[in-house]
Amino acid sequence: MDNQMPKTKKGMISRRGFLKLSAAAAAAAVSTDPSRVLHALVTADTGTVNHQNRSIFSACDMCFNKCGLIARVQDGVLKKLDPNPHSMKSRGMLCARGNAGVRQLYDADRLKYPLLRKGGRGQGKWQRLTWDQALDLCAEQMDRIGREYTRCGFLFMAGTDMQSTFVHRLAAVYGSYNVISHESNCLLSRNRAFLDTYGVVPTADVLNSKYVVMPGANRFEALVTPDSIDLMTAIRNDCKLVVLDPRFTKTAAHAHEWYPIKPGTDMAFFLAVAHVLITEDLFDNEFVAAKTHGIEPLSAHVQQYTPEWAALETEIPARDIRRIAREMAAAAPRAMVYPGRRSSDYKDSTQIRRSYAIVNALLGNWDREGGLIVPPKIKTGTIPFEEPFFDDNPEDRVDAGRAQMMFDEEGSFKHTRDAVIEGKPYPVKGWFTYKTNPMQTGANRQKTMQMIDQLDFMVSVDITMSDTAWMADLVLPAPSYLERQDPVSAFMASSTCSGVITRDPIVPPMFESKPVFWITKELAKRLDLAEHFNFTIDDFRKAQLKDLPEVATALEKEGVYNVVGPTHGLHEGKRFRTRSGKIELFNARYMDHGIDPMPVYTPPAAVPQNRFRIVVGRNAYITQSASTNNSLLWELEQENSLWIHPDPARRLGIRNGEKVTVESRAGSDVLKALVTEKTRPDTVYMDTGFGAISKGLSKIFGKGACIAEVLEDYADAVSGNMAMHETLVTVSRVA
Ligand SMILES: Nc1nc2c(c(=O)[nH]1)N[C@H]1C(S)=C(S)[C@@H](COP(=O)(O)OP(=O)(O)OC[C@H]3O[C@@H](n4cnc5c(=O)[nH]c(N)nc54)[C@H](O)[C@@H]3O)O[C@H]1N2
Ligand SMILES: Nc1nc2c(c(=O)[nH]1)N[C@H]1C(S)=C(S)[C@@H](COP(=O)(O)OP(=O)(O)OC[C@H]3O[C@@H](n4cnc5c(=O)[nH]c(N)nc54)[C@H](O)[C@@H]3O)O[C@H]1N2
Ligand code: SF4
Ligand SMILES: [Mo]
Repeated sequence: MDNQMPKTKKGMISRRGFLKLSAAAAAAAVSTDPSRVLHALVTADTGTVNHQNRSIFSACDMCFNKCGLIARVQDGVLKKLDPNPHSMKSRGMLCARGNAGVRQLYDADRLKYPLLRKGGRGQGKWQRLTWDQALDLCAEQMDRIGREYTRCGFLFMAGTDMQSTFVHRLAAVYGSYNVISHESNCLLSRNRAFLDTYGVVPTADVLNSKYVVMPGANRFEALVTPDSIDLMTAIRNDCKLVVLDPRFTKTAAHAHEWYPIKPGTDMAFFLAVAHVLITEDLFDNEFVAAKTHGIEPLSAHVQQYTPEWAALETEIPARDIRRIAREMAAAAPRAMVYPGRRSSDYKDSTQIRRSYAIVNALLGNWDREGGLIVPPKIKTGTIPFEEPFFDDNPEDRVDAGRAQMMFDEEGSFKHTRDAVIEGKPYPVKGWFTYKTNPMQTGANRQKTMQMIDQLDFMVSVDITMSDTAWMADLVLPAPSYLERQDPVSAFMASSTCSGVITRDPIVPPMFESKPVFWITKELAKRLDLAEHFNFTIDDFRKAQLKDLPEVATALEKEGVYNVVGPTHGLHEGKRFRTRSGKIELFNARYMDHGIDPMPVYTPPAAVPQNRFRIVVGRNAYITQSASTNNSLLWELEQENSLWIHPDPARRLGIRNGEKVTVESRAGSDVLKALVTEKTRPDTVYMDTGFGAISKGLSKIFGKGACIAEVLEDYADAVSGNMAMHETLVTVSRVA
């Protein structure tokens, strides 16, 4: 596309040139080259003649990373999003999804006004309401459910967002402690494991590492800034990357070594690594003696886990396991097992991640360059509020006791859903969802529908008619991240780039959309709780930055505040926030809860011939369920396919591109087969975010398959995190 750009003498594009360019973009949109399309549509430099141009700092929200951006606005219209070079976290990057944010804003499928369901659920009959009608109705239902059942009979669920805090505030002052988020479908078991080993969840100093073993993470497609960028830099600086993944991902493609590990056996690999480090005395003796608790029981425990034994479990040769352990020890402390992010995979995910945490401890990489670090995070202020007490409320959350050590403030989507369906220990009859789409991201879609069937009232706040909104009684339109003012958000990232970022409107809210802050405030008014929302977002931000004037200045000048300074050696001599005050190789608290104090390996269920384990993952241009209907990104993938290895495909008579049925005990769906050696013969895979049931998603309605329909719902025993890789499926040709 670049060489076709019509340019004036000064290198600027003329107005006529821009018109031509738009035509080129339109032409490219119907061409078959997807990268050409993305390129053409997002690089319109329209010159300066007679236009009102403005550049505004903001933070991308196409995924949770909050990459710094600069929005280019012309005559009140957003033309282009550019990376903000000041953001150390995103290191001058805006990915394909970030660029496509323009289309999030100007999408024909945007929700435009409040809608009330008419007719049966999922029939798609809606009546337009005014905001007053919608808010009155919602408040009435909240009030009624609170009185007829209890305050805890109303469930609140908010996804990743800088305004989710207001949904939590509403839940708290309304009096419900049934609050959940996407996190129990994402990373709680990883957090549990690292918290219970180190007393804190660290981040990884990938940039300065010399040896990274990356199990079950896909940093070059599942983008996490700055790690994705830093990993590339580290490789250029001679860092060795070893990837364990049943699929040949883009990360595997850039690795020095890739092992298509048998799914569900990572713990065997790391227990064997621990075995080698201990029996060959390669671990950091001084560090382990000074800072860890339980090396003796651990030494005895890992005796049984030899590389030869692990080879049979993992299908990775024993000599490679032994060599990798020795190489890691030689590179330590600049060597790590990457802690990873999404850990919603197995029933023993906390223990699997504990095995990663323990190997890191043996390498002595804690608080050291190229190891696991905890950089300082800025503490922002808030506007405090008092939680009222309701004496008729139940004792506990509705999902309490269903996992061994659930995070009280997070709970578990899976267990909450079960509890609502069972009506036990008490009825939950209302549901408020904000910016989250469990119909696509909660394994076992049929069960989510059963849960919704139990409800008297469900309200969904979204920017489009997501599958979840499609099931609701009341749908409320929200402005996208490019139209709203948000509080500030402090983040912790690795490699000297913790920081603070915020968001101001790039353009005014489209249609009748209203931010969830305003919605919660209006509901609070109607519920006699106005005193808890007696402020504006501006006031809230001021309170957040009250003691941080330098942050306020940086946000104004550069759109981001970076914490620059050392990131390691910061915790020397400090007590770990664990029971023993040390890093817990052996966790005595677990014993009190009936949990193995050290990870004990149990093999995953065997996969019979002609059945497959189905696994979840990502590619670089899809964000879970939230971007597949974006017209620009949709050009890159219009429906998903089932990855299946050529051997079983041959056996089952399935040819590339043919339609297949994927079936589990949870459900079945139909999609095209992609016959590829990029997955193991016993493992199948599909992208998330297709097979939509909502007719409001015009591009992906009925296109491809919905993986949540097929995934059975299991949970990690310790944390209650959803376990999405336990499902076995059959695959057959559609006749
Ligand atoms: N482009 C893009 N980037 C994203 C996101 C997105 O949706 N799109 N989402 C963001 C979010 S919320 C998160 S949590 C992170 C997720 O980031 P990651 O956790 O790195 O990403 P996943 O793709 O979920 O990675 C899981 C990988 O594990 C592999 N796998 C499956 N089973 C096993 C197993 O038993 N053992 C091993 N070793 N590997 C296994 C899968 O094939 C997959 O490639 O990505 C973030 N970044
Ligand atoms: N099948 C499957 N399930 C998964 C995963 C997977 O990869 N596959 N990944 C897991 C992980 S790691 C995570 S983090 C969770 C994420 O799960 P979810 O929290 O469900 O996240 P998304 O799928 O991104 O859905 C976000 C929703 O917010 C809406 N939205 C986007 N922007 C805005 C906005 O500005 N305002 C409002 N009000 N709404 C907005 C979108 O339209 C969409 O409906 O899913 C987990 N579950
Ligand atoms: S990684 Fe991409 S989508 Fe996510 S915040 Fe950054 S630019 Fe946006
Ligand atoms: Mo996630």
